[in-house]
Amino acid sequence: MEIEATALAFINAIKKLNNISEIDLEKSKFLGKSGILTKEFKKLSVLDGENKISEGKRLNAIKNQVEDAINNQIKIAKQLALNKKLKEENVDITLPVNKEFGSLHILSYEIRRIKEEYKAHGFLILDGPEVETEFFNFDALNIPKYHPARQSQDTFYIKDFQDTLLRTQTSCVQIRAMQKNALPLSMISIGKVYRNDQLDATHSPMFHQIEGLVVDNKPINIGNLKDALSKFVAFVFDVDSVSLRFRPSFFPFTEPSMEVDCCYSRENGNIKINKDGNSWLELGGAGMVHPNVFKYCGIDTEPYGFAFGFGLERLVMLKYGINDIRSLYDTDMRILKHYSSIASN
Ligand code: FA5
Repeated sequence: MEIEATALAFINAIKKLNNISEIDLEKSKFLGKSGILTKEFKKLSVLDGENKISEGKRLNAIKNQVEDAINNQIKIAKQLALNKKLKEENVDITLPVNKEFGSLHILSYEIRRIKEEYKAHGFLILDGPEVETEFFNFDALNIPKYHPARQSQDTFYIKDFQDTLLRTQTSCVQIRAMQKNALPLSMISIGKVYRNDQLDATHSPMFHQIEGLVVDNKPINIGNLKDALSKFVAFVFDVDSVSLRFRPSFFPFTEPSMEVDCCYSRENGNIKINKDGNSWLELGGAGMVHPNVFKYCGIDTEPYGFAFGFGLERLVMLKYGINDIRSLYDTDMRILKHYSSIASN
């Protein structure tokens, strides 16, 4: 009868434990490989006949009692742990609500504003992949194999993937657009581009470009392009008109090509769009689509077209009087709130 008394003492001890790992430890002492009851079961091997059967029944009855007590205590311990957790994590629903809502970042705000406006004017709003192939980023844009822009000091190539890179310009979306869509075609594409540029007040290794493309079988000339650019910049700056300077330039995918600067002035240290200002900031490039680009896109129906590509950050900096491009990517809530409140007014 000794084992019954030990089992009873064990059950009473278990009932005092409220911690599952402590219960498990005690359980192993009684029912484990070298536990008290397991040793008793081992003794059965030396018994025979009726003795073995009756002793076996007695030990199994004790085992069932002990197991029931353990399982019951585990249930109690689990419930106690849950109650404790609920009490500790209790949420006071009578506390006042945090009424601070987020707002759009000014870059996102301006991207949406431009897309909505140009969509309303019948432009296709297109996206392209940020991980591009050399074909779309360079070859189809008539950029020769030896061009310096292809060097890794300017372009981030994807390691172990031949001919694959982070696009350096949104002009690759022009190619995708012309390959897919019939003429006439007007499109806008806005997205991130990447260049191996040193971060400073006006340069970032990741920035956004806005690409515009208009292609038709009817004649389009450089006057149309200059008009479209003036309207575009005035719309972005939300002013009636702007003073732009068109500087002859070179892009392999446009001929003739130009760079577009906007006139501004500095007031109290801040830049401000001003038709009569005395400084110029480069916003982007533009030109008439090069015939080779049409060929790469399989367009052979006497097409005419113009394209432009502007840096979104430069436009936004000029519009909001921001002197340093880095403040657009900072997580300083005071700056972010300040500019987003200007944008939403
Ligand atoms: C281009 O990227 C041409 N794809 C633009 C173009 C499109 C020309 C269609 C003709 C026809 P560019 O390298 O100059 O051009 O860059 C365009 C603009 O992006 C710059 O004028 C500038 O506003 C902006 N930009 C360039 N590099 C950076 C940079 N590191 N950080 C921020 N903005 C930049």
